[in-house]
Amino acid sequence: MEVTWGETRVVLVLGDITEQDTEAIVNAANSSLLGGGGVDGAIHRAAGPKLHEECLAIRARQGGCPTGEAVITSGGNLRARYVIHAVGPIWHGGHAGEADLLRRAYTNSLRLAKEHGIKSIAFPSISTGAYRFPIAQAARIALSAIRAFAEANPGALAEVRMVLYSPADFRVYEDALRQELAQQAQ
Ligand code: AR6
Repeated sequence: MEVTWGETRVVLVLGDITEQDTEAIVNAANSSLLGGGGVDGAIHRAAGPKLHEECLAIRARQGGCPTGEAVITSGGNLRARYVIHAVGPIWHGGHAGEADLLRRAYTNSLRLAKEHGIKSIAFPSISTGAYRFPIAQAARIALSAIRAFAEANPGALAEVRMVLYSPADFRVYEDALRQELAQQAQ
């Protein structure tokens, strides 16, 4: 399923983010930038030790990455040239600013991509695994953040890909995309 917002093609795919051929892929990292499980573990394994070394250098410079922010490294052995490490919020029930922090994680990743002249980027579903953010709400936030950025920054990104790891997650994002399109039509 795909749509075009501004000049950006937004595509939903079922797959593994480590295999994407976009210029950048986004990692659902944590503030320590030291790696972890889930998509973070998979990206570090596929990228090799260079990624960890670059993350350590960023830690030495700025002491990690606050929730809602993002940092950039090379892609190591990945097909992607860059990895953007974004830190989504841990779900605490929805009254701790989680929605705003998740939106900022997407928007700051897109901003960093634009600053580096990156034309194509792939996101995983940030915060909806170990961090337990309810996926239907997370999908709406992800897509509306991408839409807002694409419409406000025409010519920045040619493609934004959302890479969903299970058919169930893919269907949730399809529903969210339909809802976003219905809202757009109003
Ligand atoms: N490709 C695409 N999506 C994936 C992949 C993959 N290879 N592997 C998992 N997912 P999570 P979070 C999906 O837990 O909730 C880590 O330990 C997964 O099915 O990776 O943001 C970090 O170090 C889920 O839908 O990230 C942090 O400590 C989505 O990726 C913490 O987990 C996100 O799940 C971050 O938690």
